[in-house]
Parts: sequence; C-alpha cells; structure tokens
Amino acid sequence: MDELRQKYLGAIADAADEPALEELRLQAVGKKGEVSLKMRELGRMTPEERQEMGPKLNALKDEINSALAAKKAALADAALNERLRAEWLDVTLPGRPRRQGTIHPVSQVTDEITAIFADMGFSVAEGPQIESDWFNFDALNIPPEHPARQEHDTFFMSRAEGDHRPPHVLRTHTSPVQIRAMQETGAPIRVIAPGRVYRCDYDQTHTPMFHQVEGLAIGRDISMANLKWVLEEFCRAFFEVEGVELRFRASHFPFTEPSAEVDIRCSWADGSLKIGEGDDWMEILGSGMVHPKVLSAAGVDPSQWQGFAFGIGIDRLAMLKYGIPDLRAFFDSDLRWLRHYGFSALDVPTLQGGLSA
Ligand code: 2U9
Repeated sequence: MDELRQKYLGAIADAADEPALEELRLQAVGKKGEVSLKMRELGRMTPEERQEMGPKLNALKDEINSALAAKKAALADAALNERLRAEWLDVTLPGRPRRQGTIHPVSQVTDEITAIFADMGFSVAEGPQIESDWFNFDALNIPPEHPARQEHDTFFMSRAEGDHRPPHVLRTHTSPVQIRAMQETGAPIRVIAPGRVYRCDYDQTHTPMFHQVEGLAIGRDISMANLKWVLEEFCRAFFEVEGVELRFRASHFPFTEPSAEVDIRCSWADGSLKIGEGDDWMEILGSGMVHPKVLSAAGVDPSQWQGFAFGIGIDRLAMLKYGIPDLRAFFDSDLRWLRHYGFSALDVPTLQGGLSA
C-alpha cells in the first residue's frame, strides 16, 4: 500500500504535462489501474481484512485523485504564466511611422482657382482628353491649313490600317470642353474648364502633359471691361495682393478677336520673384472676345450673343505662386524637391506628431 502511494504520488509530482498525468491516472485509478485491481481483491478477503483494507484503499484512491487534480491545475498555471511571459507586449513603445501622401500641388492650385471662379458664378465643365480634330481645331477657327495647327505640337492618335478619316488628337487645350458646353446648354453661359492638355514639347518650361484652366462667359452684352474685372478679381484672390495691377497687350489668337495677353506687375529682386510690386511685368495668361465663327461652330448665334474667354497655364501659375523654377519638378521629382522650394502645403502633420515624408 505504502509502496503504491509512494510510487504514484512521486510520479504525479514529476509528471511533465497533461498526457503524462492522464497516463498515470489510468495506471493508478483507471478501470484496470493498480488501485482498482486491489479494490477488486477486497471481495476475496475476510471481513476483518476488508474492514481494514477497504477504507485504506478508498483513502489512497482519493489521495491520488486529489494529487492528479492539484498537479493538473499547477501545470495549467505554469502554461499560462509561460504564455504571459512570452507574449508580453510593451504598449508604451511609439508606433511605427507611416509615409503619408498629400494632395498634389497642381491639384491644390486647381482647387484654389476653381473656388475663386465659382465665387464669380462660373461652373466647372469637363470633357474628353482624346478629341476629334474638329472639336480641338476647326470649331476654334483653326482650319486644316492654319499655321496654329503646327504651333500646337499635336499628338495624333493612330487609325486602323485603311481608315483614312482624320486622326483623333490628344487635346492641345481645354477649349473643346467649352465648345461642347455651349452646344449642350447654349447661351447665356459662364463656365471654366480645368484639365490636362498635351503638346509634344519638353524643356525647363514645357512638359508634354500640362494643365490649363480656360474660362468662358457669354451673354447679351458681355465686354472686354467685364473680362478685365474678372481677371483682376481672380489675380487679387489667387496671389493675395490687394491692389493687383494687370497690363493688357494686344495679341492674336484664332479663337478670339480682339485678343490680349495679360501681364501682372512684379519685381525680380535677388533672384526672387514678388508679385504685385516693382517695375517688371510677367505674362500670366491669354484672353479675348470669343470669335463670331467660334460661337457659330458651337451653335450660338453671334448676332445675339457675345462674350470673353481666357486661358491660363495652371502649372506655371503654381510655380509663380510657390516659387518653383522648373516645371519638371511637378512630374519627375520627389516631394523633397518641392519642399525645398517651400511648397508649404506639403507639410501636413502626421498622426505621430512629425511632418509627412
Ligand atoms: C472658346 C473660345 C475661346 C481661350 C483662350 C488663350 C487665349 C491663351 C494660353 C494660356 C497659357 C494657353 O496654357 S497656355 O499656354 N491660352 O492664351 N486661351 S484665349 O479661348 C477660348 C476658349 C474656348 C470656346
């Protein structure tokens, strides 16, 4: 009896895990376990022997069962402690910094321009970037033999073999959007058309894709005077210069008559540009009264309606406002480059308290 007790209590104390413990339970107190077999032997004993051995065996069985339960609990405790140790997490460590994106400067400037014209009653129109040559050229009073077609450095789309219709083009300006807008809604109309345009050109001041915003206002008696006010109002708001001064120089575009290029007063001191002061002038946009032929092409009767149009290069405007010298910085470069030129809108706080990458 004592031997059994020693054997099992010792083995239970030494058991390494639950399966070993279960094995011991079967060996000791399972149906065919040693203690159970001993209990079965009670039947063959004398009543006196049974009286003595019965309670002892029962006590042994109870003792083994309690030892098994205690050891099982101890093993579970140890396993939990080991998990808590291994899976420990330092919640006070700082988070991993993430690179964060920002709105592209050209998109930001487009939004600024759109908001200013929206305040003056202009809605926004959009159109396809692949255009027919009629919408891109003919409707704008640029017939096939017109030299302006060459000046536009047009990208032509290819046609299928044997298809001799004139090829489509990547739009060279957003003017076709306004032709479409006039065809759809007629006059009166006040729209701007911001978007991508394409010309086959690449140097410090030209990229093959750039952005324009063009404006159009058609009414019964809209004049150059209205054009001047709208453009002055725009420049005052965009460059944040109160008494902004503009200079209108006579020019020529096929789609406007008369036409004017518009310069803004500026100064170049120590290589840095200041808008709105000084003795220099810088060209910022083109404009004019919409040519009667253009109105006719768009289905608007030029004997009843007239108005102005203008075109602005958005990328160039963004460069002027934020002092970026090379247009290619917008498309070839990385953010460090733009930040170098002080494009402060890039400095967006991150959730980690620093500035975005
Ligand atoms: C319609 C009729 C007339 C839009 C105009 C200009 C003058 C102009 C340039 C500015 C910088 C192009 O991006 S740029 O190089 N644009 O000088 N654009 S008048 O005239 C229109 C437009 C639409 C129906």
